[in-house]
Amino acid sequence: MKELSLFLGCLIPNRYPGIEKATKLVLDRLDIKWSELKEASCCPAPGVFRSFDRITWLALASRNLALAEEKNTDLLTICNGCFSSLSDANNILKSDGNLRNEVNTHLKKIGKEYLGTIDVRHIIEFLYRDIGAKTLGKFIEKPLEVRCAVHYGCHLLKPTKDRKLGKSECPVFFDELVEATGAMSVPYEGKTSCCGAGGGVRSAMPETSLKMTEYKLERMNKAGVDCIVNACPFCHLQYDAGQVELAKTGKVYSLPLVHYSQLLGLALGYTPDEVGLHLNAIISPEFEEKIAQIQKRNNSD
Ligand code: 9S8
Ligand code: 9S8
Ligand code: COM
Repeated sequence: MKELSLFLGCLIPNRYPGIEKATKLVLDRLDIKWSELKEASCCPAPGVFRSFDRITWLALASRNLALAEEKNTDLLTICNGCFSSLSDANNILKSDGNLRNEVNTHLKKIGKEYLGTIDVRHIIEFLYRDIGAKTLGKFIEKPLEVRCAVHYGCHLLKPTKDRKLGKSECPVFFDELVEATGAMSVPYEGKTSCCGAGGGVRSAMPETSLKMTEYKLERMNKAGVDCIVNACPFCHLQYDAGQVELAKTGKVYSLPLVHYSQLLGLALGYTPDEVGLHLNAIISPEFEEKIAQIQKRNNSD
């Protein structure tokens, strides 16, 4: 296995830097070798660029891929959108010589070349495949014992033929990683449906987008969960900001958003502030109190 370059994307450094910090803390604790990917740009966002102009999408993605190739590292993404864009671009460019030549004519102008020598990973599939839920469980000092609504997000599951992580309509890999932390993944209706953000829907059709979010929140809430666990900062943003928007219309939910890196960080003993939960719009004192109690109890065991 190659070393990993961490690809942050746009949303995490700009909106939820706690996810970046939590990811770095857990990678270090798990003894996974990683380094920063300097000079990276937007992946670019699949729902926007890929939908409008294929060559622009591939050229921008191939520049990011070339940066990782220069370091001879695989790329580790912590966002479903970044994973979808970079991994799909990488697969297409590896297998299509004509497209490879075409993007390389663009890259040549900035002294770069795409070779097709590295792989793109998503932190969930990386932990699941290369570490394994069982091994991960051995690192857990503080079993979390909280009830989670796991939100996979569309791009982690689809297209099924490329993701190959089990059944896309009834997946279990993410739930297994969540349960490895000692938390419970609670079943709820509509689990694999979209959060409402992706594919430009959040920007272009805010009302439709919020309706989709409400559909999910209602069902998660009904299942009696303490928090929403995700693997994508865009889903994270959509549920977090979506709850603020819904509250203005009198529909109040209080479900804190927890990226898997943050959940793992909590299970490894970092405090909610250390993993950046205080940077969410939705803060749940009950949830934080629950975590504090669990961590205190585990410390005195
Ligand atoms: S980069 Fe620019 S907008 Fe975003 S976060 Fe994830 S998808 Fe890639
Ligand atoms: S779900 Fe549907 S398109 Fe997506 S991955 Fe993240 S944002 Fe939420
Ligand atoms: C969703 C990314 S994570 S995009 O909106 O589809 O580009």
